[in-house]
Amino acid sequence: MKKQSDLLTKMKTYLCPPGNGVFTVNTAKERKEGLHQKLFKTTENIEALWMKSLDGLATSDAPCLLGVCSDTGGGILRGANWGPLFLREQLLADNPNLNIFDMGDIRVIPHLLHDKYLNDPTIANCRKALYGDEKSELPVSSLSITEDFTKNFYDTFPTKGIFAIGGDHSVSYPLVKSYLKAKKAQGKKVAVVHFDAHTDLLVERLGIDICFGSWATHVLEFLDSPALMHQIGIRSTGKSKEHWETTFGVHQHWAKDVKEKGAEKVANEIIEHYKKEGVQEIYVSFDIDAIDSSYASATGTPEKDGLDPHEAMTILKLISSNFPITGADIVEIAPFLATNEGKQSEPDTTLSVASSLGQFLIEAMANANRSISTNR
Ligand SMILES: [Mn+2]
Repeated sequence: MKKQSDLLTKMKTYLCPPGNGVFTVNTAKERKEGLHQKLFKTTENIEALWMKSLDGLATSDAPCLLGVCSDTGGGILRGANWGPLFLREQLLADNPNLNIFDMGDIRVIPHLLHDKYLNDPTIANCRKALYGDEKSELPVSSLSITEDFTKNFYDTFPTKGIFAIGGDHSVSYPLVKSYLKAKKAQGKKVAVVHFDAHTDLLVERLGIDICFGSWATHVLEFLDSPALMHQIGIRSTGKSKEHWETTFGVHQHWAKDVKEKGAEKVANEIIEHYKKEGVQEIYVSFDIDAIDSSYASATGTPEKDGLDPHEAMTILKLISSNFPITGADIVEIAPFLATNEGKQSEPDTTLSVASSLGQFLIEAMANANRSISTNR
């Protein structure tokens, strides 16, 4: 019980109401109010209603939603900080009875990425801004807060799952790291399925080791073996598949492989490998740019010749019918960046694709939770 009340205190300190993670006074006010109306049936006293709602966490058996409105780790076109607000709205519009426990959004200082890049006076100043106390010991950057929060979350509720919405892809660094460490502590063998147009396997980018192009490299050390990461949808890289597979030990299924072999065959190769390895649970990290830019252009680096939504869905369905999906994120949805090909229908198309993927993952996580609880 002590653990639970400590976590609750941390949640009230680190998080804010759903949709409020981008710090603004007037921007998107109507959109935020629309979301709050859907979630709380009112637009008044949201802070208090949200805090009260957190008391239900322990008894809820739904997957837990976390928004990480950070795009500081991006580097081409930003705007994924709005993903959590817009995708939540779309998810609830498409499915008003969505089976989710919404924990809220990480409180984000938009100029900060990770505390290790900051000096002491800046950290003290930001502690004062976030926590009203410059002598506080708490982290201040989006990725550092997310890591500490998710670590505490899994320590307290080892069998609960987090469905996170980014944010640029750097947010998957703390999310996946905490998940892998928690599962290792539980003696569970787990794997990561990573959908993306890019490999995200840089060691660093312009001297920064944790960013949208390098997060995957730095979670590999927390897997039993780097071979347990399968990357799907790759097509925008200057190097060959062999280069990435031999340098890092991961497995890749490029978008052209999916077109040539078919989504079912690719999924079955992954499933066969994971069964041979004795994998018990799966984390899915989904960069929306894995999907072809004709369906998903509201993102920082839209890429053509990508996966059709039904190909991604086929792969996810086959994987989830063989393994429980116990953690997931969808990242890089940048609703204000509907620039590609001047499409009139954007960002609605991107959001609608992301919403079907999100609904599927949430449902898969809820099913996984039920099957794991009954097998215990
Ligand atoms: Mn990515």
